[in-house]
Amino acid sequence: MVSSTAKIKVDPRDAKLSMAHFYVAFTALALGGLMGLLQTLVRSGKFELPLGIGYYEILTVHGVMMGLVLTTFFIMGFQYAAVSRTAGPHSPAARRTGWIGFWVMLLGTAMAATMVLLNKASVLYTFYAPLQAHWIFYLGLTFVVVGSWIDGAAQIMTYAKWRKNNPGMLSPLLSFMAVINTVMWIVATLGVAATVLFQLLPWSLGIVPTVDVLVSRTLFWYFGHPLVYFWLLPAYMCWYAVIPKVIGGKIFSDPLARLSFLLFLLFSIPVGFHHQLTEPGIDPAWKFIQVVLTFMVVIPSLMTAFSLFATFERNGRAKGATGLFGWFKVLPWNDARFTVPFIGMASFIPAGAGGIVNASNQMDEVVHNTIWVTGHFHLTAATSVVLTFFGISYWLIPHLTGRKLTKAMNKLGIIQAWVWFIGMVFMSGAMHAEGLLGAPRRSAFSTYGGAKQAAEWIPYQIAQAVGGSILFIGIILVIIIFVNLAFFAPKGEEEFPVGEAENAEEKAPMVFENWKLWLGITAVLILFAYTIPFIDIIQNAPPGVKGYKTW
Ligand code: HAS
Ligand code: CU
Repeated sequence: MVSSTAKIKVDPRDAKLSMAHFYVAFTALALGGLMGLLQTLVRSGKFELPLGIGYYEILTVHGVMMGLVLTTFFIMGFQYAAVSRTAGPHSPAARRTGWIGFWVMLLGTAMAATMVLLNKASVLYTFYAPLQAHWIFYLGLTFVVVGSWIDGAAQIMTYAKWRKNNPGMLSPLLSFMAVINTVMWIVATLGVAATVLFQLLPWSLGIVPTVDVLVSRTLFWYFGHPLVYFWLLPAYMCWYAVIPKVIGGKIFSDPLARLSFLLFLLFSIPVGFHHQLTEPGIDPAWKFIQVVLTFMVVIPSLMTAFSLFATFERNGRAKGATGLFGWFKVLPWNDARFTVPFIGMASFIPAGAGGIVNASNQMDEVVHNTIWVTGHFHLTAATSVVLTFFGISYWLIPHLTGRKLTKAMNKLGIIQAWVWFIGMVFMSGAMHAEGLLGAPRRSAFSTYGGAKQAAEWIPYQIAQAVGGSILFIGIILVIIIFVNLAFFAPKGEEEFPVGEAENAEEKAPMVFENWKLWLGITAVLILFAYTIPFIDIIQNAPPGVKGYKTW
């Protein structure tokens, strides 16, 4: 029985640690959101930052807060709760491990954030060399990564304990998924840890004079692509395992869900070159191979889309819906726990299509380094993923704090999601269109000396500022809901919904939990995709580069 040991409530001691994560995550959201608003205003050309604050400084705050702090803290808090809910409460040792991880991450975040706010690290969230930040920024990032390993270890410990107590049984679906994501994260962060520890830290401390830019970017993207799936998989956990329960249906297929997560473990990592397609110094044959692997990692997303449609349709049929789209009408549109993530899901169709454009070498030549890419990740990460995180919060936070999502807050949640969606249609839509006209990303407002082409971009930048302002209203609304659910909502019980599979007797094979096998294949794929090009990059390295502070 997959769900026989499923616990109905998250243990209150575990709830405390999850909530600690969420306080940090939503603080990052508020701060990052304000910076986002300011950026779109600056880029509209109608607004200048006061007090000599630099555009690249706020851009770095925005990217680091949203892309690194909000995501990592939210995900670790959610997964920690999901494991507690489905594999049983964490042991005192696991809980202690989780707290240590949390504090180490928070310390690192404070170090990095301080340096960014002091304008000593305006290097954007990708911290590309040869832009050189203060060494405390890099050390802070190291703590965040190491802290996340410790934090993730808590989930793995509880999962391992469950397996030991239930020999020969498949682990609960949500715990399995959480552990896949954590394991993928640990393998992926080895790359960023390597560049930070062996290249960027010694270089920023002045121990070595120069840095090998291509090596550091390659190690970054070895991490950077799985990073985006680290954000996506918790959303998929909600779509696969939570949404079916919320709509009163069943999970279409438990083995399919597990298989798609395993495919993400295998194919998320050996694909970093699709961020480096225009980078000289990498053999095109290896870029081609990694693009092929990128198309492999699209498959589990297509499986997910198939499985979601199947869940919706079979749920509709069971409720008497007829016709091709009858299922659509019987969905619980008045329930924020469904509607908010659903808007995220629907957005993922164009968002994913844009990703496939990016991954196609010839088309990437058109969009690379343009603001199209910024539009792409505001649709994937900042719409599909983040709306799903909001949707999760609307039941998880009251579940953890022993409160209720009131009718009013439920309604506000749905309004919030529509506000967000409309803001994003303006902002991300305008970014996609402007990118096709060649407008660069990562750049402040400029008329480029009155160039005709740059004049074409300005209307789109105004549309982005309109979208950014609407999104900022969305940020205010979600913070209101968060504060309400954490501190003020009436006491009560909110369910942590976990779906059951339609054919519960149809079990995934036990080989799905053979970690030696899956980690082995993951390692082989990584070694295949990276060994030869990496040796080539090192052997034929151009001279190292000194550090630049361009801000
Ligand atoms: Fe991406 C750049 C390729 C997905 C995030 N991406 C980025 C960057 C970020 C990012 C942050 O190949 C910029 C990094 C930087 O700063 O430079 N991306 C892809 C591909 C996918 C993809 C092939 N990206 C994501 C996700 C992200 C994310 C997910 C965050 C969460 N991306 C790229 C490439 C670049 C890139 C290149 C580099 C570009 C450059 O030139 O620099 C795929 O994984 C997408 C697959 C998705 C699908 C969609 C499946 C749909 C589903 C929804 C079903 C809906 C239902 C609802 C059932 C195939 C599952 C029904 C609703 C109704 C209304 C009917
Ligand atoms: Cu990628």
